[in-house]
Amino acid sequence: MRRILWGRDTSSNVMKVIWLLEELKLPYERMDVGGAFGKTDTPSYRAMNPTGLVPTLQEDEFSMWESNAIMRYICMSAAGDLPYYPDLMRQRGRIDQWLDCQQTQLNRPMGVVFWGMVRTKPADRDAAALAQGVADAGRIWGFLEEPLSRHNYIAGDQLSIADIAWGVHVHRWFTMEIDRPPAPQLRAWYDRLLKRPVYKAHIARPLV
Ligand SMILES: N[C@@H](CCC(=O)N[C@@H](CS)C(=O)NCC(=O)O)C(=O)O
Repeated sequence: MRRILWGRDTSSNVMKVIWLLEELKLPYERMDVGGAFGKTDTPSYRAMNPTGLVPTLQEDEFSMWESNAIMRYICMSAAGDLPYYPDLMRQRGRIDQWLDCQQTQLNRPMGVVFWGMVRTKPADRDAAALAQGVADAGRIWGFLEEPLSRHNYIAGDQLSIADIAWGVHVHRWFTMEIDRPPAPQLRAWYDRLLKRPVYKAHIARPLV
């Protein structure tokens, strides 16, 4: 089977899938599309992914999109009974809760802050929108203080795909020059992630 991950490696949502595939040591090829690479508006790409966004996962004639759904699919199809998405109802429920919270709550304010700080020239920044984004994101990062005070990773003592969905963003959060509210558990979790070779190599990179 030929597995292809479509998407530039500077995208947080593509990074999630790279991180998981690398942790699992699953073979894959990656094609640079999206952003400056373009090529996401071709009929063949849109046939795989009508949103025109990245990532898209392709396995022979099968393809799918939505980064968190892709991670669940990879775990269910290829990872076996591993801690990333264990076959236990309550554990899965907890992981899904954090996956959805990342998409529906964290993503928007982190997008505002990341685009404002990294992809916009200082002179063009909207200071009020940025300050609101930092405040909103800070409140949402705060949700993790309690679970991370009880275990090393978001949904338990082992890395799961919940950590991957949030972990691609935490490097950005701690790397940007912004006024973060104190979050000692979050910082300790980020430091823990930094010790993981896959995280260091693929996620904790200069922001672009
Ligand atoms: N909910 C989607 C969002 C995908 C998305 O917004 N991807 C961004 C990059 S992070 C994108 O495709 N931007 C346009 C581009 O790169 O051309 C997912 O999680 O996969």
